[in-house]
Amino acid sequence: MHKHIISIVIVLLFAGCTTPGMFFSPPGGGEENVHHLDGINDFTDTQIVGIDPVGDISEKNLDLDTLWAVIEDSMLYIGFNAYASHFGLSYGVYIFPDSISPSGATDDPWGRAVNYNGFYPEYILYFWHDETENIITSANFCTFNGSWNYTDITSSELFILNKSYHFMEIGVKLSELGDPDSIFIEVFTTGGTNSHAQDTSPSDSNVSFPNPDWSSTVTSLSNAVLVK
Ligand SMILES: [Ca+2]
Ligand SMILES: [Ca+2]
Repeated sequence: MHKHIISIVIVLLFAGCTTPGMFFSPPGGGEENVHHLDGINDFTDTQIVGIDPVGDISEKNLDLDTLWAVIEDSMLYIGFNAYASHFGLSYGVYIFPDSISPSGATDDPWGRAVNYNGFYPEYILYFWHDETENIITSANFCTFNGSWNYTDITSSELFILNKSYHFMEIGVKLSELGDPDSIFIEVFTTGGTNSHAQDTSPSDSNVSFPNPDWSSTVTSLSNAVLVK
């Protein structure tokens, strides 16, 4: 009988704890930071914001597939599979704060033949991956404020291209993006000056090249996704 009562008490104890983490929430009730800018993919499946097929462009270096992003601890974290290896290419990230609307810019800050439905966002991240050195040798956070301003960003502080895992991880302070309520992003690969987008994540019907294309075609991105 005594044993039975103890069992009932234990069952009641657990039944009362229907809120996950009730016992384990840190002081203040905030969720524990789980994201680390370390080149290791610690995004969860629920943080996948974009999908693109693997191999829809024949050149692996230019291929993009899954795109992850999350807003956490006053940071925007972005991650994507990145296969750059002894190949000269650019990674670009168009970033729209609050809504997908024109910033007033009239050109792409790195002179690529890329726009977004004929206009440009307020913020763009650009990375140049050098063929010989096989690393990212130039990285800019570009902001439009009447003209393009360029901030050099350094590896380890704001981005890491992890060759072992073919993974690119980027962190941007929300304050650098004007503390928006929401953010829309689209990632693409391209080449040098005047080249257009070769592949994107998420998939974009305006960027469909089964093989690398270095023609003078201009590509209009059209599928920026909301980061939740
Ligand atoms: Ca990480
Ligand atoms: Ca792809």
